[in-house]
Amino acid sequence: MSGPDHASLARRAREVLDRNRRGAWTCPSGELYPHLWLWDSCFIAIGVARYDAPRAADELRALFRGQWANGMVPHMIFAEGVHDVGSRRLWQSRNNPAAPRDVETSCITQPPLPAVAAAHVARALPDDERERFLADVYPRLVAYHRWLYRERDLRGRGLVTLIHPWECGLDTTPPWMDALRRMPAPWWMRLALGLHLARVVRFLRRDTRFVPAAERPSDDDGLRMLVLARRAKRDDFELRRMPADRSLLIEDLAFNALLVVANRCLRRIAEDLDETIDPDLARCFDATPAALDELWDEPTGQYYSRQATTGDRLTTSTVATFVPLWAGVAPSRVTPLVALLRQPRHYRPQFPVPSVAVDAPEFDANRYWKGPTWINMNWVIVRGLRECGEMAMADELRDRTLDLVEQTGCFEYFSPISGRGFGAEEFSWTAALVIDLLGDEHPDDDVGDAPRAR
Ligand code: 9WN
Repeated sequence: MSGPDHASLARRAREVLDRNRRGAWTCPSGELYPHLWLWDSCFIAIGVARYDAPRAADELRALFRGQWANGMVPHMIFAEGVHDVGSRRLWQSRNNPAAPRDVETSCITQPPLPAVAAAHVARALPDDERERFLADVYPRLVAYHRWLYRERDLRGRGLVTLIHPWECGLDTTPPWMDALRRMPAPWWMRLALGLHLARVVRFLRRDTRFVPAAERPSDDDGLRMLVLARRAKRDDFELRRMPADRSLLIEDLAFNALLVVANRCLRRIAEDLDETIDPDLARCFDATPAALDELWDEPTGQYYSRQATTGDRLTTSTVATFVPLWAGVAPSRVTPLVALLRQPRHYRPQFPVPSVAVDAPEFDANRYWKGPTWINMNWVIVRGLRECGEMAMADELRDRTLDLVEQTGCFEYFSPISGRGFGAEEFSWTAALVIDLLGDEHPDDDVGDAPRAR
């Protein structure tokens, strides 16, 4: 429940964002994640917009420094002067002529939230600055959405294909890791896994220097993800060049549901600027909601990601199943999802919402995306519940989320069973989204991420 205590929560959250500030932008966590990450910066901008809109606008401008000439917005921009050779060597973005010259970036993307964040920031800016900000970011947003459809929806189906689990944001989520495990591995990797040598990877990892290995991706998953990225590099990370048998190509549920919301925001921004989205891109936007519905599985009453090449659904239930609520889906989809969110043995343990249902065999309360509660997912679900008219449930989840962070701190993720915090202790998106949830007392505020007429 929001009360006087929450004033101190807001103060602590701002302090976290100040400590993680690196000039124009904010890193997810000073020790663990010292660079800029795409969807982190979007969540950060959304929270910061609540109290310092110009800083939030700068956060998004800083994100666009990394945009490639082909429109791609990379999932990471490396901070200058931070020693992280392993990660930089993996990407070597400057070898690609489309990559920017003045910053080093990764070569893949992350959930497409920039238009959503831009809408939140625009709402908070004074009139004259709003127009300048939107005019600045609009062409960049259009270029990004164009890239998503041109380069990642090769068959024009309306769904974007991801080429690496790091792109989905829920990196080690069971459906992706299961599919990765089923991929044929090179002989040396089979040997390394068989002899349990994957542990060697730990020497190259930054995270396990700061956080116990039991709370992080396993060494085996870590090695597989690294090998997959190196394979994609051989094809310059270009989907159209990637052979189906050596690649992991997935029409990711959460990513595509967020794309529906982002397209909606971009349309609204265009309207505000008196711009027109060109008909080809507008057709792509129109195709995505119907294509998203193809990810619905009637027998289980849930949504799932699917393999882009075979069309097979990846039927392990995860928190991603709730993201389409925000995209705006039919009541026949809403009812079973809302019921699932209410069941203690599935998605409503003591500290909801777990990233994997608590009764699933894959559930691990403390390990990264295999079970813990993440504040960004709760924030998305709160918006989704509002979108489909479940106001009381939205408010309840909002209050429980605030109480969890109030009691435990701005951790990266939390045990849904004990409420214990894990990962980075001062995690920026937790802080930022708590601030946004605290300010969210007027849920009808028209940010543009909900459809205008229902
Ligand atoms: C790899 C920064 C990022 C988040 C992701 C989260 C984690 C990186 C990692 O941290 O991913 O991109 O090192 O594991 O899974 O969602 O953006 O906070």
